[in-house]
Amino acid sequence: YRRPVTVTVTGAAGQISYALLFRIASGDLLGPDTPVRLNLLEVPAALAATDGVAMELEDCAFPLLRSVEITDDPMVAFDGCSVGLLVGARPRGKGMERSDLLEANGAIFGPQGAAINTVAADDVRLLVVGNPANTNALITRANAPDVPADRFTSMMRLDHNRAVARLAGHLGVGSGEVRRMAVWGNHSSTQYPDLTHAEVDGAGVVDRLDPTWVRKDFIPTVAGRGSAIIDARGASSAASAANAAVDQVREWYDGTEGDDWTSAGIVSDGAYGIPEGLVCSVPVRATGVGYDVVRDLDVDPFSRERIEATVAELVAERDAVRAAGLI
Ligand code: NAX
Repeated sequence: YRRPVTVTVTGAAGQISYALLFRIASGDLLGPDTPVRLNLLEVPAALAATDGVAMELEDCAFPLLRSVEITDDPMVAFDGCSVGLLVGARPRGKGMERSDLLEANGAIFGPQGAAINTVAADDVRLLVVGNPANTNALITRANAPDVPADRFTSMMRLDHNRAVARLAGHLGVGSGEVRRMAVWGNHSSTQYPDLTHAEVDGAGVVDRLDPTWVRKDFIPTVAGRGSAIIDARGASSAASAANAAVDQVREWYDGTEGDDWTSAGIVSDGAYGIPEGLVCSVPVRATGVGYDVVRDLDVDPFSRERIEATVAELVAERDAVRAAGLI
């Protein structure tokens, strides 16, 4: 066995965590040789429910699970944290304005960022899942100035996986055969799932696809999948979101296979004209250490327009949290 790794999960009593924690403890996240210490952060009202989840974790007798700590204090939760999964967030309530939502989340991710800055491990890597995920990651980073920019990511892997599965289904191939999918921008309805570079069996597919299907079916279906799940299930995506978080962190550590790529929300370095510092999804290759942006892809005029629209939304969110003094 290697040394135990501390994994912090926020929103630990919520429905995504209910799917996620068991996969972390079983070794899916960090592999079969890495013992895990779980630090679970919740609000005071949900600590009892978190205890219940911890009881179930205990009852699995996972060989890799070394400890479970439950707290409502970010300074305790992030102490020694190497992997932080920031799942807990404030959902939009009835009659809540967008600015109220951003401010409520600023009150969550600001203090968490400050705690991460002070007590997290030097090798900390962070994945923000709680919505608005990209802007919550931006707030977290602004409050953790000593943590290098490449440690902050937002979850776009669920959107990426949805796009892969949708294309595979359409072409009648296995999901594992689809490569070079890209989802750009915000984890919202403006996201741009981009098929222009996608490959099956090493060959581009876009020329085989009906452009009307791409624009009127593929893109809106992928971008609207979250709402479709809510309509069908009466609750938002949980197991698939947990699975995507596992996929994204696992690939971050293991590196991307071959010359494939994936999608992740990362701190922009200005690539593709995306304003520096914005947390925005782009096609990336995980190197095992960090992410390399897949640079110099041809961006056709339709894609350019879609990318600009979703980036504009992220800029508006950034400007709103800046105006509120959250970053
Ligand atoms: P739940 O409402 O089931 O759970 C959220 C939990 O977070 C609650 O138990 C709540 O008490 C806790 N929480 C709130 N404030 C907290 C704080 N300050 N510290 C610690 N815990 C806190 O939501 P769930 O379905 O689990 O979804 C969690 C978040 O993921 C939501 O913001 C949701 O919108 C977002 N999602 C993001 C996705 C992505 O792809 N980036 C996809 C799935 C999901 O919609």
